[in-house]
Amino acid sequence: LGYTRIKSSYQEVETEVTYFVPMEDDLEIWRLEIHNKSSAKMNLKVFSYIEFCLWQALGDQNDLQYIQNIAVTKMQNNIIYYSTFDRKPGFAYFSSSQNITSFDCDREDFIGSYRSEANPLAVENGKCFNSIALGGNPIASTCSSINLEPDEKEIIFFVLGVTDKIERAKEVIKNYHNKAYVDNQFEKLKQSWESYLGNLLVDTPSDKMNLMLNVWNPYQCKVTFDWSRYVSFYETGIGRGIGFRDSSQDSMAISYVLPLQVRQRLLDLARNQFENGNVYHVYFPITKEGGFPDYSKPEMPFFSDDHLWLILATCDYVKQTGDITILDEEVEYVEGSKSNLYNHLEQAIYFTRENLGPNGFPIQGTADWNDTLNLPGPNNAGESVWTAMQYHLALKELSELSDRYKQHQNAQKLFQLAKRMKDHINKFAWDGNWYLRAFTDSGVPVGSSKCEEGQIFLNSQTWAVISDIAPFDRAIESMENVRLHLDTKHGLMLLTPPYTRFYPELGGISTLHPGLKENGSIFCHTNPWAIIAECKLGRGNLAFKYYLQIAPPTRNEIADVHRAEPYIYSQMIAGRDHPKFGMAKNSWLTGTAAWNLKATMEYILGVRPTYEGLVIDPCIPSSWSHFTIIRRFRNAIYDFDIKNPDNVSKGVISIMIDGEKVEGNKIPDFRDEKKHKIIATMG
Ligand code: IFM
Repeated sequence: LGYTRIKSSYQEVETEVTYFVPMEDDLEIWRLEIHNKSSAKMNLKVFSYIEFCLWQALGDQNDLQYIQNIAVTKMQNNIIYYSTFDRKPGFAYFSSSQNITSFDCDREDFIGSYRSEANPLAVENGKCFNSIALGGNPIASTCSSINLEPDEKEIIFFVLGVTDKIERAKEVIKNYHNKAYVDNQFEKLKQSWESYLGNLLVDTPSDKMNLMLNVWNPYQCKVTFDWSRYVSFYETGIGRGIGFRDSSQDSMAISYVLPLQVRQRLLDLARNQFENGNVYHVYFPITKEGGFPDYSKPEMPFFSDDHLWLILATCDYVKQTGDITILDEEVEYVEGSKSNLYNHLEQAIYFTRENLGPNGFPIQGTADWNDTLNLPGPNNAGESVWTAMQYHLALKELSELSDRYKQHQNAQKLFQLAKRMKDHINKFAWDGNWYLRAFTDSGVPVGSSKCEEGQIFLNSQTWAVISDIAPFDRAIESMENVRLHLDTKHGLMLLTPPYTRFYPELGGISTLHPGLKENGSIFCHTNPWAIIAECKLGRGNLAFKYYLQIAPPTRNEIADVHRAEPYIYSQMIAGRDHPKFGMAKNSWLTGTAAWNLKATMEYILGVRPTYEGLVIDPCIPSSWSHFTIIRRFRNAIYDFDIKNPDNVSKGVISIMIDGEKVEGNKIPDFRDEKKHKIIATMG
């Protein structure tokens, strides 16, 4: 976790390179170990190679030639430095712990004419050309000679870093050329992951679930929280920074273990809110500046859902941590005035209330959770039924939080608004067998059995249950239709049938190939919503089936179909209507990670935080007879032993806490840094 190791073996030379970023410095270490496995002496040449980015990602794309005339890369005292001629942003540097016998700073010299990285001239030549780059394409390549006796090993450290001051680089490099220091940094990195993961330990009859919950799912949650949808293999870091809705959701999965980071993130997000309650869609982590994507509608620069996620994330944070003081924090609006976080949340409600459309549902703006459901039109009147469901949940959650924050009148008002919206949805968004998804600008329903395509959407069925809108019979009926129409062997599709032509009144969704992304793929982010909905309905076998379908260890069994890394979740898996049905795309940075952790921990295994403590309410496959969970909650450790002698899916009939029988299924908030034993029996 947190490092990459690549091993190879060639002509009796074994090499192993470990790459990692230490906790304390702005650099990446490459630890290269070379082993002479032969019975003869060896004289080897070791070449390194990196290509520097050109400091300005946008410049690279827009005006490459300019950057190629200001780049400066030179060797000074065994360190290669890269900066631009005006030296504005500081330096990148590269060093080797071996004596450097030759080097290159210019890509053209190192690689040579009519060649590529597959056959660089310098390597064939046996030495570099000692080129410097004044302009051009800056690289760092070092060449060193090493002599190895039979079975001898040599370790070389390479350091790639950034710094403001050359002197600082020299100090840092000295440390990282030292084996003991590097080993110690590596240990610290490993320990930090171990201590993060040590907050949760489960043992269930499913090895797949154990592997995911004990290691990979929380790991992906943290990586996703850190990077949001900023720079990655899939994103350039230019157009997307910290996504407002994305980070709000990512926060929900890690506040039990990293409350301070989540607290800060929520306040940073709130700083991106306007006085009228609307929010920027993204902000950039270095400058903290907010913005809207270039596809946002200039006449309506808002998304119908973004601001409401802040309410859901804050309520979740307070339940996880007990820290209601976050609501007192004074936070600036984009305009510069200040108000406490509680008022920010109220403003979020206000924004939706002020932006309801002709049918009484939230106006879509640019989009809702589904970035591609744009609903454009001359009236600016497309409406989202799904956002209405999210709004209902936000109202209910904020009402409960307001009571705890001693804002009882407000709590009542919000409760009434929620009730009104719930009735409204049930009256005007029920299609007969399931819930509608939206209304176009001219008021035509989207996600209706009467539609030519896109007849049923997953999200409006799952959220009707999640946000407690659907009465029981409708909940069962719509989720049964999900099973019937949207379930596949690779997971639940987002909608069916996908759009096979462009629909101007829908927008982006109908520009995607059928079966990909938001146009009917298995959009993994939304599958755990179905798990939560099924758990709320008590259908543990179905919930677990949905869990397993997209779980990485299941995908690992069909890795050649799945194609993406089979230990973390991907954003999507191609749907039934795509020829590559089952192929995953966009791994790592996806809300799938957070929601799967939540769905598994809080709904399948059923340990859910509330303002007062934990509740225990599992919804498991009926074949399970026993499982255990050890987890941190606020300042104590809770050690659960859950027995299921009658093989039910849901229902807790007795609980013992530290040897004493208690009524109901609530576990108090001990906050005493101690471990507490809870034995629960289902039946
Ligand atoms: O909800 C969005 C998310 O913000 C970014 N990725 C795609 C999702 C669905 O459109």
